[in-house]
Amino acid sequence: MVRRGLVVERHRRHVTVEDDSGARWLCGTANRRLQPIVADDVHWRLEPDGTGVVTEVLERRTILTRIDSRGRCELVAANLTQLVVVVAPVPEPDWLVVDRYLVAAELAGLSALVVMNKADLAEPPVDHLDCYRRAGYPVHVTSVTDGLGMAALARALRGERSALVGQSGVGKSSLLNALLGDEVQDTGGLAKGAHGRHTTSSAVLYRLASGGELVDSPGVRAYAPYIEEPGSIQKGFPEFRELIDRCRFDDCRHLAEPDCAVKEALEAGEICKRRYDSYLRLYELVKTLIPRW
Ligand SMILES: Nc1nc2c(ncn2[C@@H]2O[C@H](COP(=O)(O)OP(=O)(O)OP(=O)(O)O)[C@@H](O)[C@H]2O)c(=O)[nH]1
Ligand SMILES: [Mg+2]
Ligand SMILES: [Zn+2]
Repeated sequence: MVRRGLVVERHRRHVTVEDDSGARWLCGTANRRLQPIVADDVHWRLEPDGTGVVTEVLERRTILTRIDSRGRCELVAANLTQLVVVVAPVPEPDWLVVDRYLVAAELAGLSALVVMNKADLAEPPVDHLDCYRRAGYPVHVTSVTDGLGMAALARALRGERSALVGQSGVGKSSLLNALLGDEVQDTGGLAKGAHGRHTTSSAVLYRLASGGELVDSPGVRAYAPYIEEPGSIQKGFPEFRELIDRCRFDDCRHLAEPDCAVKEALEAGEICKRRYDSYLRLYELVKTLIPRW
């Protein structure tokens, strides 16, 4: 009998599949071509020995990708509707990583929000957060320690399937536990993160009582979405969008072309220099990783 299920966790060789009744099954895959990832809808069957086998991965509505160390496309999660990019005063924010996640969200068709966590430790960096607000992203200032902003964050997650992403140690699992009201995910000290060891090692999907589903994912040191086509990077920056049509050249890359509306807006202070720099650096990165450019 073919059953339907939802992948709630991916392990090295297996996945955990949740069936319609909420029961969870450890499943292998019927063949090596099948690569189920977290939040995939799958068909699977139960073997006589009580283990499951995934026989089909159903069509994905959205896909979050990353470039692996060899420049290849790696799939992170499927069927998300929203990305929650978390930063904190410690570890020191890498805004490039934030921007790249936001590009990933735009290109994957996901909504996105920025969460400045650990607000109990330091005043929020107003300039940086303003950059995101001006680009159209909701910004949430939270503290797991004293509960600041948690109710508003829960509301923003309602009805969405979101993933918590960001550097290791910013408090993704802590936010998840607080939202669930339960210590389901291990959380770690900063010392671990500083030495490159991550507390969370695989992406796991949870259901929130307040509505919505939330994927906790391992922290990253660096991140870039997989991008095949150079011209698409600009679409990852919503504040460029209205300007692009006003550039003199249809294929303007907004680098050194004359009459570039993006560079004019930059000079006029209408778009943040830091966001523009992130655009340049992502452009350069993808150019080196995908040599056929
Ligand atoms: N002061 C303060 N500490 C926090 C807050 N949120 C999380 N922490 C602490 O930050 C540390 C890292 O938290 P985690 O939730 O494990 O971070 P993570 O983002 O899940 O890390 P990885 O799983 O490695 O990606 C833990 O020691 C938490 O207790 C907060 O709002 N305020
Ligand atoms: Mg974690
Ligand atoms: Zn231009």
